[in-house]
Amino acid sequence: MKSRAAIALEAGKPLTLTEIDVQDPKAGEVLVRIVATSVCHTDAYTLSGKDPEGLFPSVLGHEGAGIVEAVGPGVTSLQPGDHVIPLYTAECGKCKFCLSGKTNLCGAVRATQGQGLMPDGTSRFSLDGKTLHHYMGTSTFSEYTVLPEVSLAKVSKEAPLDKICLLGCGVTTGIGAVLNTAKVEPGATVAVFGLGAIGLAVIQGSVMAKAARIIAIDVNPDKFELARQFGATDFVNPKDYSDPIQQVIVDLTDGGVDYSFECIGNVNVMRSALECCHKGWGESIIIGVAGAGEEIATRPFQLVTGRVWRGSAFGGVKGRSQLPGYVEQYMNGEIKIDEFITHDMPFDKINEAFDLLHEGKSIRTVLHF
Ligand code: NAD
Ligand code: AHE
Ligand code: ZN
Repeated sequence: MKSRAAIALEAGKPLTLTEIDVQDPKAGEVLVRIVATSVCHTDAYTLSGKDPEGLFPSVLGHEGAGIVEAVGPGVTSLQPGDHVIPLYTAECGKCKFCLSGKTNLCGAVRATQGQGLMPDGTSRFSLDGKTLHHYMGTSTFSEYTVLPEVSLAKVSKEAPLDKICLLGCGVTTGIGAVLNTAKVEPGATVAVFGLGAIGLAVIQGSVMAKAARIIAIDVNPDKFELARQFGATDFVNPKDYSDPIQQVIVDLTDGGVDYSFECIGNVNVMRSALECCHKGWGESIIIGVAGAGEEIATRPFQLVTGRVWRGSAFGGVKGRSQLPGYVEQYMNGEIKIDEFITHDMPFDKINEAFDLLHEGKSIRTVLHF
């Protein structure tokens, strides 16, 4: 079938809007009509050429929501008409990872996903007879996309798809990093580096966890007002200080924070985020994604003296079993999503959505097919 799509033809260039060919779903696969998708910084990161797994030409996009159009042979858990959120972190429920009880990472389709292919090692996308790669197992920048059954969470049909698409990445990642990865406890002091959708969702999660103090840090002061509305209590622009930012935070907090979250993808800030943690117990969670070849560094003494470095992917959330609950929480008014959406546009304005993100003018732009 034909599908409207935005193609990443080469690194560093705007996406090309075109009509691509999408093949029928094969065994264990599902054809989904994406109703709405947003742009996460990770899409921009991959398009920039910094992602070691980035492939071109490809169909990017991983924060979307849609409706099942057709299912391939052997698919039992989904049927046409079901509302779904694509998952870049699959949940097969059977692999070593899923059975470990220790992680939300799943081994079922991750290897081929990283190669931009479906689990059988082939692509369902082409343009003028030339193969296009899939991306993160989701490729939500095509109106019709094909995913493995294990990469789809079935959600309530009552929920607006143009809002809950943000649960496909940003909102879930930030809240989950607080509740599942850090397990922030009531009364804790939290520092949040980077106030895009991920950082704001970390603030939201910290409020849910009843943190006493939430320090919001960004080099763009325009981000502070929304952070305040989400529940941050302190606001710090590193540009206002000559001291290293970790020293500023340590001085503000009588020795450091209980938890910090890096929501930028900057390895120097990752170091600051670790080093602003309190001696003996402070934990720093890396959420931001760094470019190929970049590495983190600190004095081992920082860890010897009790600080902990962790990472979090999709907030530690198991998509098929837990994302429907996040949708219910949104419907019950327990999770904010609408407040992240600064812009709504038709899908063909997708390159404007990337520009707004790069310029620091948007949190999330929702694109409607
Ligand atoms: P974003 O661009 O909307 O937000 C980043 C924020 O960081 C901006 O407000 C920017 O002003 C601020 N910033 C930049 N440099 C800074 C500095 N030196 N000090 C302080 N603030 C600084 O991005 P986003 O969509 O919120 O994504 C944030 C990061 O999280 C990206 O690296 C993205 O790839 C990553 N991410 C990871 C996961 C995961 O599962 N681990 C999921 C989603 C996104
Ligand atoms: N491909 C990159 C890493 C990218 C990365 O870390 N992705 C995050 C999700 S970002 C969503 O916006 C993630 O969940 N990673 C775990 C996984 O299995 O991909 C690289 O460095 O190769
Ligand atoms: Zn994302």
